[in-house]
Amino acid sequence: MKKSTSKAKASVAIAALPSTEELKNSIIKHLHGSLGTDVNKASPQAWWRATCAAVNEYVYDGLRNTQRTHYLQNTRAVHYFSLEYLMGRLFSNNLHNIGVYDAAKVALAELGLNIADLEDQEEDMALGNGGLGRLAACFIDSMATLNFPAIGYGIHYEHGLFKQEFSDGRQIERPDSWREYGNPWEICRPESIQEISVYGYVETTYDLQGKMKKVWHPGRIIKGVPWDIPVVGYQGSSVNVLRLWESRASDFFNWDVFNSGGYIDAARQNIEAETISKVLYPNDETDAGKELRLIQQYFFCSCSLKDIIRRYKRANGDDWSKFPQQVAIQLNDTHPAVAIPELMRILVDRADMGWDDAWNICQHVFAYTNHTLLPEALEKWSVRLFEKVLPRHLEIIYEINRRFLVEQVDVLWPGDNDKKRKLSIIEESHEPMVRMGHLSVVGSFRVNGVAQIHSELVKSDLFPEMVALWPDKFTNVTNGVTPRRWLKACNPRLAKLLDETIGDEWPRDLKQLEKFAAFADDPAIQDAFMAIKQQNKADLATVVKKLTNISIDPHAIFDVQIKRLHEYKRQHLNLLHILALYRRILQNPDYDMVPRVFLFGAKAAPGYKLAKEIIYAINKVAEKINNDKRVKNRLKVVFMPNYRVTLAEKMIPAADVSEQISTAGKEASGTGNMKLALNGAITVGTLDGANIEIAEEVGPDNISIFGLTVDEVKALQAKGYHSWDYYYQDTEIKAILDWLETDYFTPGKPGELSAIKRSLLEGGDPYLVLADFQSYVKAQEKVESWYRDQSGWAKKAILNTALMGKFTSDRSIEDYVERVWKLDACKISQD
Ligand code: GPV
Repeated sequence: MKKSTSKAKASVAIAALPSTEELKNSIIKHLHGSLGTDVNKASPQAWWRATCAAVNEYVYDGLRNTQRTHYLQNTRAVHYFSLEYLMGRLFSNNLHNIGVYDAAKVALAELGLNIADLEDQEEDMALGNGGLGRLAACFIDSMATLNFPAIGYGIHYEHGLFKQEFSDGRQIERPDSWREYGNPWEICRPESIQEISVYGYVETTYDLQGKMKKVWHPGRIIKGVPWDIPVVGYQGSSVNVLRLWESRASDFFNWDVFNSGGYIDAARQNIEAETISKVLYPNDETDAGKELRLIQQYFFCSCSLKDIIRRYKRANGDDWSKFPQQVAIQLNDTHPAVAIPELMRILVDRADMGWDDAWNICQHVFAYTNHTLLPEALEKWSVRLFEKVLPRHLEIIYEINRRFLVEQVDVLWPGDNDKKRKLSIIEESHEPMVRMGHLSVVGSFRVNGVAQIHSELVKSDLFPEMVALWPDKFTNVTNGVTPRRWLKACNPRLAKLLDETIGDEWPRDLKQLEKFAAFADDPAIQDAFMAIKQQNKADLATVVKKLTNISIDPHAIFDVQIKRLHEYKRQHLNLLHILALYRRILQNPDYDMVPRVFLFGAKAAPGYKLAKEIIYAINKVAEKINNDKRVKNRLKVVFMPNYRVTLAEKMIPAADVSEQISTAGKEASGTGNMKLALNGAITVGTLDGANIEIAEEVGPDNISIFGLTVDEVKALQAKGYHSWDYYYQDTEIKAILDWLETDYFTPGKPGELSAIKRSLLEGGDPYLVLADFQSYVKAQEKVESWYRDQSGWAKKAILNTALMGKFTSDRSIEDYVERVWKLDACKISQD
């Protein structure tokens, strides 16, 4: 590779950037040399691959420089442990971050190609369910951008999150085979394979001095093969890696089985081993409690810890004393909490360390992020299952728990058995369970929630006694999103306007957006901003037509709710409002409203019945409304199929209104709320999660807040909430719910949509949909009246973009560094 040109910046991992001409030559070189085809017959897929290969020359350069610098400086690093990474596509992201997107666009155009067509060749890398997985993806982008030594660890799922199709309005799941034909962004590293064990039994032995020693005789050995995905920081600052483990049968183990004549058995065990990394569990915020899931968790934690220890020993030898100085491990929710007993096992059983020293190390290495308070999401494993899969780890957890109860709990609350029962890592119920949240708090030096209110609720409602034991352990880090993907790359028109009005520093310093607020009243900027929104809406209308065959008018309000389907997120509240509008139109043919298009995007967990019924109901109501002449285009309803990162990138820049309508206290933070507001959508939202902080930033004139507060929700539930009262006392609610029971939306099949009504009435309406309904309707009316004044709306939209600087994931990462990781940034030097 050429030495840096005059354009190159010091302390940047990627030195020399190619000119358009060089890129063109490199693409053709790879078309010939890596793809074995030529310009006359290459498919779009081959062109895409050749371009990736050309770009990778620079990515790998940066990767080598980064890894060498980290090694030479023996830097402290953070290791982000997550079962999910919702990456989306990497092509435009990598090109933008390296800084060659425009050059590549020109190079490809000169070759007769449209860069957007090439982008469409890439499958989404959907190794996550929703917000938690996408947060991990934003965080690794920010860590690389800010030059922090960091590795993401996870699982190399063969199948990511299922693809969603609709069949007569019902969700169908199809397998996602994102890397069926290979993935140009990943590098296999067979030299770093790890082996891990599961099942078997524990033997108690004694050495010659009579010292007890536990020996785990595993039942199965499994190989972990690492695949590295380079993570390119903005402007090439650092190139970190995301290391994902793929499971394989251990050669060693199969050899034995093979020799003993069990050929078929060996093949079966092979398949079983490979099953571990086959598929991502599609449940979002529900604990499935399945054996394979526990094995997935342990598999990647054990591989990753061994990888970390190998690297540590290479630099520091066998002296463990510096381990906590060099290594921080962030647990993305409790999913990787089994890493705590695994590190204890490695230290005590393998490295012969005393318990206290080992525990001291653990407690200085792990930190835990809580992402939800929902009881159904708080992971518990049955002791029985744990013992079967990880017998030695269960013993270790018992010992962690015994010491915790004796040395901590009993000291603060002597003889208080209620406290012990409540705080024990083992829940003593009919079926005893291991509480992974408790284990995570006890084993970590820091615990954080993901938005201010959520972090307060973690302390007050989830772990109050833990706070009494360790007040300083608990902190907040409000979530953020990467402005590179969620503004610069997905909304190039707005990005350009920002560059021209406030300069181009905002992608790495989002607080710069505040300067844009000075233009909120400027008619020229208002016009430019609204024209961009209009173009983005027209683009989305084309996508909608293509995917659903529904025509929508770009001059209508685009009202967007995109997130997983969950009762607590209340897509059905949105639906009730749509039905209210429809009913008003039918009752008053001249009903005056600003035309509105309601756009949904959501996947439901395959086993979540009511969530699927809500999707079905929205689709059926949409069908009726969209084909009803009497509506005269005042209302359209669109459920976009297969919502994913790539669709989000098209919907977010085109949104006027952002629906953030969860029951107060249920949404830990939300991050879609940030992306939409950043792109100039006005939020209709409850005082929940990060909405509260968004409202603080943009001010009450630029957000439409409604509904019960957390305290009001608690008070109402304490005094007894009766959803039937709302049904009987509110004629609009009654009419709408009764309507859903008729066959109006499902001709000839009455009762097909009755699940929603049943859950809201007989089911007791656990998420207070009816209690918040009228307040929601008013918040929507307010938004509509705002929209009627286009200049006023432009001002609000501009101020939303301008005042979202706080919500960059760069700020979140800086907060983690300061409050949790205590890392130094590391400037990368070139060879
Ligand atoms: I736990 N979250 C998620 O997407 N999946 C999960 O399994 C769990 C939490 C989400 C929360 O629901 C969001 O409020 C939050 O913004 C996001 O995690 C990232 O913190």
